[in-house]
Amino acid sequence: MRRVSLLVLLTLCACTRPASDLYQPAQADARLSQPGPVVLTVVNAAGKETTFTRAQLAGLGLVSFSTPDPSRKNEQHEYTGPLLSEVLNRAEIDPAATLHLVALDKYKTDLNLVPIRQVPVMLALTSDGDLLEPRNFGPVYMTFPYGGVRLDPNVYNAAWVWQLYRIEERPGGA
Ligand SMILES: Nc1nc2c(c(=O)[nH]1)N[C@H]1C(S)=C(S)[C@@H](COP(=O)(O)O)O[C@H]1N2
Ligand SMILES: [Mo]
Repeated sequence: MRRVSLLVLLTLCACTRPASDLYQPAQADARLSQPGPVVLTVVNAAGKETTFTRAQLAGLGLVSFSTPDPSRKNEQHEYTGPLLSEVLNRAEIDPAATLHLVALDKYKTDLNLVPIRQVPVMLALTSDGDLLEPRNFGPVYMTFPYGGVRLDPNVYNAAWVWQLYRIEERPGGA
């Protein structure tokens, strides 16, 4: 009986979030709990806007991974932040959407999530323990676990968007 309930529990846990050895859960960080301005606005296909302060992003649950970073000469860096999937879930966006990403420096790019549905993309808030600010890729930096999954750099390097401040769901997955 005990063994059966353990099995059920394990199965339930596995279903709520895709099991992954590509990231680790991270400790709460006092610097990320401070009140502050909105750093990210997310708009779903219905036009509904959801805004996030750093603390609200951190409150979605922090994870960490270490990865070579194509925007930083492929050097290895450790990033911590919420999973993109958690942000999209909170903003009522289809996990298989195409996202339009907009950065503070006016850089824009589109990202189709269909081929990378299983990839734990992170919206990093810290790097190697340092809070990200606009001068060092922040406050929000979209990062991919290049250390653990093979992703075509010709497609995905462009989606390592630093100074990310707006995500729009493209209607109809277009
Ligand atoms: N905010 C912002 N993020 C950005 C870019 C940019 O210009 N601004 N360039 C993108 C592109 S096209 C690539 S290939 C990678 C790496 O850019 P880099 O080669 O200029 O370092 O970062 C991406 N993220
Ligand atoms: Mo690029």
